[in-house]
Amino acid sequence: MKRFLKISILFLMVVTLIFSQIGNVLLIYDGESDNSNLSSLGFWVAPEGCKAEELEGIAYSGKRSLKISFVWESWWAGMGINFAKWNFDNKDKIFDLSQYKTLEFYIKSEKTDNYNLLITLAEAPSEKGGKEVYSEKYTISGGVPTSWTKISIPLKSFVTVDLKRIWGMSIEVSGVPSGKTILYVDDIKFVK
Ligand SMILES: [Ca+2]
Repeated sequence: MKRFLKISILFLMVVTLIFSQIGNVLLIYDGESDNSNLSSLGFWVAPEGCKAEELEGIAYSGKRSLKISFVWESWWAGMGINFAKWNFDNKDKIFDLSQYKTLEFYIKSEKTDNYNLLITLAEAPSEKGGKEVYSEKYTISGGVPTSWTKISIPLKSFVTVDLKRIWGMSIEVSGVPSGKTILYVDDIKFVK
């Protein structure tokens, strides 16, 4: 009986732990379901010639990841996603992140290079038709490794935006005048 009790308590602890982990994660993208693939999001990519697509066969989780092809000739290329597809009325997708601690995702590149990776968050406009506000850029220098690498950014790094009204983010490259790179991104999430 004692043993049964011990096993039951252990089981309950594991279940509690699993559920508390789920509650602590806000999944944005993993490429694996209708709610978390690229078509569930709005996205942009620039300058012309750059491309973002969902790719099967290379993935950190599951089968798919986001493939971003950057080509740039004037110091910059970027790709951004919008959780609400820029629909101001889609309030469920304008997130209050004030209780979250980090932005996390996995990234790898096809070849090593020496550009800077810049990450920003986008705050929804204060009124319909208004302008969205981008945070200051969080810089990761030295390029991106060719194996899956976890990026974890404290949300308090993103000043100048209201963390209670975030509806997008961007990944940009800069720091070198021109370049060409392919990045794979998977498992974008906010974690408490
Ligand atoms: Ca995936």
